[in-house]
Amino acid sequence: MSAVLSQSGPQPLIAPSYVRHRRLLAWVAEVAALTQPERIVWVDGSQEEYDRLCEEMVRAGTFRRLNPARRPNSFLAWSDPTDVARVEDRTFICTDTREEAGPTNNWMDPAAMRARLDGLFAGCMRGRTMYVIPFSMGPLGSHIAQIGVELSDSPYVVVNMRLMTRMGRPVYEVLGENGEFVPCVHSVGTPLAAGEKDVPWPCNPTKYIVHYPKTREIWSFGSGYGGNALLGKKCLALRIASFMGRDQGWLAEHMLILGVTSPAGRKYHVAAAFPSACGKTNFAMLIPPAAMPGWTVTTIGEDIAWIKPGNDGRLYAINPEAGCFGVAPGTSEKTNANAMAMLRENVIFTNVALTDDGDVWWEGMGPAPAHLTDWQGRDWTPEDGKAGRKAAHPNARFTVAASQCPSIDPDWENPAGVPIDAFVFGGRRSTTVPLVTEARNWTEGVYMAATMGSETTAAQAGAQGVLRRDPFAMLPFCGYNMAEHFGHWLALGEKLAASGAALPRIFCVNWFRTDDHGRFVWPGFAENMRVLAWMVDRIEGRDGGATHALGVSPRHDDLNWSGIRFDAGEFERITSVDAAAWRKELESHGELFALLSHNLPPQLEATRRALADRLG
Ligand code: O2Y
Ligand code: MN
Repeated sequence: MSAVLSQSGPQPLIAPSYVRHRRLLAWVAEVAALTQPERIVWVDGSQEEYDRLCEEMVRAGTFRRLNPARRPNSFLAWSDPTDVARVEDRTFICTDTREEAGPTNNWMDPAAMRARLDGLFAGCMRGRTMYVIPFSMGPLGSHIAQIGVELSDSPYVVVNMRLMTRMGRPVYEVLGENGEFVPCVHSVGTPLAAGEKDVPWPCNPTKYIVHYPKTREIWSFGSGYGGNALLGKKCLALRIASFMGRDQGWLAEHMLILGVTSPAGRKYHVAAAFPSACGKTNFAMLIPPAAMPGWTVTTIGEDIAWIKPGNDGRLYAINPEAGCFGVAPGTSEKTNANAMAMLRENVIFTNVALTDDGDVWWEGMGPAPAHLTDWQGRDWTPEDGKAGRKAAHPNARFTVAASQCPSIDPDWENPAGVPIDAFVFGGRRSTTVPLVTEARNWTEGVYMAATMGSETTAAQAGAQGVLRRDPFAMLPFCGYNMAEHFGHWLALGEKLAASGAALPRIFCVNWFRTDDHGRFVWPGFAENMRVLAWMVDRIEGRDGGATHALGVSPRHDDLNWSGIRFDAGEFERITSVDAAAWRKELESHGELFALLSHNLPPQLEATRRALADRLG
C-alpha cells in the first residue's frame, strides 16, 4: 500500500484499513509533512515484499545477489566508506538535565535538540520513499515485549528490520487503536532532486542518533548503517528500554542468554555481558568439546537481554530480537561452527569481500582465495592482505534470522522468558584479571560489573591495547546515568533477596591473559565450556574453588581437563592474583568512581576499600 505525495506537500494519508491507531496515523502524517517524502509505503512484513525490495536494491546497485548455488537467497551490500559503524560521538541522550544522562553519555537539552533536528529533517526525504515499519521487540503480544514503529527512507533498513525484529502487519493487531509504541524516525539525510540519480549507499556526513528517553522517542539522521539505523536494536532495546526498566523495576542489558545442560540432564540459564571484540556471539553459540560428552549449550540470544522479576522472586530473561547482526571477520568453522551453519542461506552481508564465484569471504574465515573484490569494490589478492589491506571491513556484518541458528533453544521465543541462574561479566584483559572469579555476594558482583574493562583491538578505532572501562558492557548503551544503573542493580538485588528467592550467581571472566610473548594462554572458544561447567558446579552447590581477595576461583583440580593438556603452571598464569597489579587496578576503579560520583551508590566505594584491605 503506498500513498504518493505531490511536490507541493503531502496529500491526506492513505493507510491500509487495518491500521486503526489514530495517534500513529497523525504522527506519520506529521513526519511526512516535515520530511516531504515522494511516497509512503506501509510495509506488511511479507516474504513477497522482502523479495521485491531486495530485487529493487539489486537494480539500484545497493545489493548484489550472491551466487544462489553457493549462498541461496543472500545479498551483499557495500556501504559508503564513511558509514561503517555506530557513531558514539554523535549519539545523544536528551534527558531534562545533563545529570540524568550522566557523564558517559553525550547530552543536549531536548528543546535545543528538537530545534536542530527540525532543521535537518525538513525536506530530508524529498524524492524518496518513506517506509512505515511496525515492529515488536520480543515475541508478539508478550507482556515483556515493546512495540516500535520506524519511519525510514532506507529500503536496506526495511529488509534488515524484517530479519532482526518481528515486523509487519500482525504488529498492528497487537497495537489496536490505542496501544503504546515507541516512535522512531530515521533518514539517510540525502534528499533527491527531481530526476537526480541515487547512489548505492546514500548517507550524510552530518549524523545524529538522538534519544528522548522521557517521551520514548528516537530520531536518527545521516547514517544507513547498523545500530545507527536499525532503531529497534541499540536505540530502543537498550537505550530507551534501560530507561524504562529503571522506572519500572526491570533490566535491559547488553547480554547474551544461553542454556547449559549438564550430563545429568539439569539445565541452567546464564546471561553474559561482554564489550565488543570479546567473542560474545561465539560464547552464545558454544559447541562443547568432544571430550566433554553430555554437555550441551543452547542459544536464547546473542546480544541483548530484557530481564524481569517473576512472581517467584527469580529473574526471567527474554531476547527482544529475532535475528543476529553479527561481526563477520573472525567467524569460522573453528571459532563458531553454529554461526557458519546459520549463514548458509537467507543472509544479508554488509561490507564483506566478494569471491569470484559470487560468494563471500572475510578475514579469519579460512584461507584467502587468490582473488577477491574487497568491500570497497577493488581488486584484492593475498599480497594486499600481507600489506595490511583488509578484504572485508573489520566491522563487516551478517544479518540473519535467529531461527536459523542450529543451537537455538526451544524456549527462545517463550514469552515468559527463561529463569536466570547466573550472570557473567567479561572483558579482554591481557593481565591482572583471573580466568574466572565468582563474587562472594550480589554487591561484590555488581562491583565487578561496574568496574569491568576491556583492551581495544586492532579491529577497533584508535590505539590498540588501551584499557577502556565499560561498566556492564553498557557504556554506549545505558540511556540514563550509569551510576544510577549500579544503584538500580543493587536495589533489585535487595528486592529479590527480600522475597526469599536465591539470587543468580555472579561471575567475572577473562579469556585473554597473555604470556611473555603476547600469546593467549587460554585456548578459549569451545574450551570455555570447562569454565561454564565449573559455574554449574557452583550453582549446584559443589564447593570446588578457593577463596582469595577478589572472590572464589577454581583450583587446577576443580576444572574438567578431559581431552586437553593444560598444566598447573599455565593455569597459575591465568588465575594468579597479583596484589601490586590489583592495588593499581583498584586505584583505576577509584578514578571511574570519581567520574561517576553523582548518585554513585556508597556500597561501591565501600566494596573498593574492603577489597583493598583484603589485598593487604
Ligand atoms: O556497528 C554497528 O552499527 C553495529 S554494533 C553491534 C551490532 C550487533 C551487536 N552488537 C553491537 C555492539 O556494538 O555492541
Ligand atoms: Mn552488542
